[in-house]
Formats: sequence, C-alpha cells, structure tokens
Amino acid sequence: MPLDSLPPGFADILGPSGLLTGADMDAYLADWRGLYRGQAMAVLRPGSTEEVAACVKLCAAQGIRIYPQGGNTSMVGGATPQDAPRQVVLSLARMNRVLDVDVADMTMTVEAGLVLATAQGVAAEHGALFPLSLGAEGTAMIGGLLSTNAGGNTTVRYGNARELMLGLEVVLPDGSVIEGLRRLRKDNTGYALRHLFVGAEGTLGIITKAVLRLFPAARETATALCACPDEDSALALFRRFRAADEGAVRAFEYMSGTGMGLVLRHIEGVALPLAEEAAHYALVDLSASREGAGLRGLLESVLEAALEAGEVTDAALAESEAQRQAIWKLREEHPEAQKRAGASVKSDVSVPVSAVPALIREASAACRALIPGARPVPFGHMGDGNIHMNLQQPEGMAADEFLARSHDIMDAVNAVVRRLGGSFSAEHGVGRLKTGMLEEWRGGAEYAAMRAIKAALDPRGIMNPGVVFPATP
Ligand code: FAD
Ligand code: 2HG
Ligand code: ZN
Repeated sequence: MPLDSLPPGFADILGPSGLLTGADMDAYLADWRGLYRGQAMAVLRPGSTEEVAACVKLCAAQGIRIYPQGGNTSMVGGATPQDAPRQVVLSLARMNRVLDVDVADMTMTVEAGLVLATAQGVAAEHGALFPLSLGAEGTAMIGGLLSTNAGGNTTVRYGNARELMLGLEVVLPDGSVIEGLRRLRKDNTGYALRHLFVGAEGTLGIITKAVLRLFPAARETATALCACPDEDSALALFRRFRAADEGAVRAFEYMSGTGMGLVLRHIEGVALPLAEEAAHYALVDLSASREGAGLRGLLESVLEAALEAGEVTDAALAESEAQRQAIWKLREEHPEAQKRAGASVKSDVSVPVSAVPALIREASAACRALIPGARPVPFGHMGDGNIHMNLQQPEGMAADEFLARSHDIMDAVNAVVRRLGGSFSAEHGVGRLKTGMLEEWRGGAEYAAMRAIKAALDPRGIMNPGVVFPATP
C-alpha cells in the first residue's frame, strides 16, 4: 500500500536524532521470528515522556496509527506495523535511564527503554536482585516486558512481570499522561489502572516509566541438569524439590531430547554434561539470599532420592558459576536452535502444573498425527505450567509448505490445551498472531469488556491496531 509522507511537526518535537526514515527503519519493521513485515512513515525515537506525549497528541490529531516498540523480541508479532499508509513505529530505545535505586524501599525507577540485562546489572551493583530472567534479556526492554506481562524462568518463585511492578507512568492515546510512579506496596485507590497497561501489549497507551520491585541478591545457588525417563518423572522431581523447600526453587525447566539435540547440533560452544543423551531433561536451579543455606546438600539429597525412585537416571551438578551458565545456555538456546534448524510453529501454552505431562504427550501425538515426520520440541517453564509446545518441520519438507499448516498445528495443540483447562497464550501474549484465538476463547462478556476498555481509552483506534483485536480497515 503506498505510504503517506510524514506530516511536519514530528521533526520539531524530536530533533534529528529522534527520527528514522528510509532504510534506517528496516530492523523496526519486521519481527524476530520473521513472520511479519510492515511499513511506517517514520520511526519516532523520543527521548522523554514529554516528547512521547507531544508525538502521540500529534498522531491523534492527524489520525496516524502508532506501533509502540521496545526490544522488538515479541514472539507474536506484537510490535510490528501493518501495511497501512499512515502509521509510525514509536521506539522507546532512547528512554533507557535508571532514575532511582532505593535499597531501603527495595525499588528501582526506570525508563521504559531500559534493557532487562542492564536493569539486572544495576540492581546487582546495589547488592539487590531484579529477578525477571529470560532468553531475550539482552534485548527486551522494561516497557515491552511489562506490556506483555512477561514470564520467563523465575515465575515459579517471583511471579510474572506484573508482580514485579509497583507503579507506572503511561501516555494515553490522546497524549495525556497518567503519573502513577508510586512506590507503594499497598495502594487501593479506585481501579488499579497500572495493572490495565501490564499485558495490554501497547493497545491502551505507552508505558514510559516504571517502578520495579527489588529483592535480596542471591548469595548461594545450586544448579543441576537431570536426565529423566519420562515427563511424569520430571514433574515428580519438581514436586520433590517443592516438598523439600519450595522457597529454594528459583527455576524448574523442562526440555525434550529432540530440543536438546537441536541445541547440540546448531549452537556452537555447548556440550552435554551427561554421559549420554536422554529423551527428557529437567533443569533445576536453587537459590537463597543467605550464605550457608545448604542448597548443595538439598540438591544432592533430593536427587539421590529421585535416582533411587527412578525419576532421574543421570544428573550433572554445576561446580562453578561457569558450569551453571553452561547448563543454562543449553536451555536458553532452544529458540535460536529451532530457528537455525528450519521452520517451526510455536504454541506458548499453559495448563495446571499437574497436567504438564499429559499436555506434552497428547499435544506431541496430535502434531505427529497431523504432519507425519514433524518433530515436537516441547520445552519451558514446567514449574509454572507453561510449556512451549513447538513443532519443528519434518526434515526435507519445504518450509513454506510446513508453515502453511501453522494454524492447523496451533489448533491441534489448543484442542489438547482446552481439554486440560489451559490457556492458548501463557506468557507471549496475543499480538497479531493470536487475535482470532482471543475472540474464540474469550468471547462473550469477557471479550466485550475488553473491547469496551479499548474503545474507552483509544476511541480512534490508533494505538497498536491489529494487536490483541483484529485490524479494522
Ligand atoms: P517488543 O517486542 O518491542 O513489544 C512487545 C509488545 O509490547 C508489543 O505489543 C509492543 O507494541 C508493546 N510495547 C513495547 N514497549 C512498549 C511500551 N513502552 N509501552 C506500551 N507498549 C509497549 N517472553 C517471555 O515471557 N518469557 C520468555 O522466557 C521469553 N523468552 C524469549 C526468548 C527469546 C530468544 C526471544 C526472542 C523472545 C522471548 N520472549 C519471552 C518474548 C519477548 O522477549 C517478550 O515478549 C518481551 O516481553 C518483549 O519485550 P520487548 O522489549 O522486546 O518488546
Ligand atoms: C523461552 O522460554 C521463550 O525460551 C521462547 O519463551 C520460547 O521459542 C519459544 O517458543
Ligand atoms: Zn518461555
């Protein structure tokens, strides 16, 4: 569709460093998975809340659609513009300052464009912990993480991004600003609007600043990679750790033999620290904020009992931080390995924790029956019930042919998820990919209420159109 040219006014607000056009926009117009590509009159790169508000006001006045973007690591095409003539990407990347770290109140106030790994590093410099942790942490930004209510590896102990946020500053679709940067643990003053913007995927406004919760730093860790004979054994292992000391479990991740095989084949610098490859793996990561917590002893005694019970057939215990990181690399490189191994279809789903083994088994069988030769690659956050029920294309099949079946594959997985009482999106959100599913799964009063909120806050429909709700012309 032919693009309109950017109306005057934006350059005055943003200055030369705040505006990208032409080929400089390339990286902002496509998503990480390569599913979507759009266009934009410009990428706006404001440096302050005032600049964001002024840009949004101008967009509202001119009917220009806005695609808010953080690190652009969305797995569901949430930050990618469409193919429409009057729209801009608004990148938060220049708003990346840490405004305040308060170890007395255990809070950190930051701008939305701060990269997660930087936030973790700053917290650590102050002897504290910002516990959100995921594979994209070197790129994903606080505003994007809050807007998707990101989960990741530590949900089992610390909750999702929502639980790590105390206050927000948000620019609404008319350019007005909600100044909600309060750092209160208790704040029951009418509707908790801050929570409306967490998980809204940029459809209700632009998060510009946030107050985050900090926790005591970890002073002791103990980590192991375990080979398990089946999915039930992996879950039984999780239960053993939970029963032994629930507070010690920082992460409990599941990986299949197929996924681990892809990592070992496609990622350089990794090695399996076990005697032989297995069909199922569990990664257990324990941490404590006090020294002398005895985590190594806990790890050994629980694994010993699990070995005796036949739930674990082999285990590698990290003897150093380097070995711990090497074990985590085997887990965190799953998305990249899948990408390098060809086309894959992702289903980021959740079920009650007790139903995870059934999910993995039944969804894998459904996928194999649908596309003979396709390779299920289930992995993820077993401890909180969120499995990435991904499917890798059959070897030798054309990628396009396989991807043409994407929605059939997701439907087959979702049928199992629905039967098990789960959700079609656990942590990645709805984005552009799953708008149809949202309507199908959350129809009736729930969907109508979501629509009413959207219409009330964004009556012109300029904020991230096509995301969460289907695009209207
Ligand atoms: P973007 O991709 O830029 O945007 C995401 C959504 O938020 C879009 O809808 C966008 O419009 C909106 N948005 C962005 N910034 C703002 C803002 N300031 N105000 C309003 N709306 C905004 N996700 C998990 O939950 N757990 C994981 O373990 C995990 N692992 C991943 C591993 C890899 C290798 C990759 C590539 C992705 C992974 N993700 C994971 C997905 C992704 O990293 C998260 O969804 C993350 O929260 C997106 O952050 P971002 O800054 O990249 O946001
Ligand atoms: C992870 O847990 C991410 O690694 C990405 O959520 C999952 O690639 C995926 O499907
Ligand atoms: Zn995940």
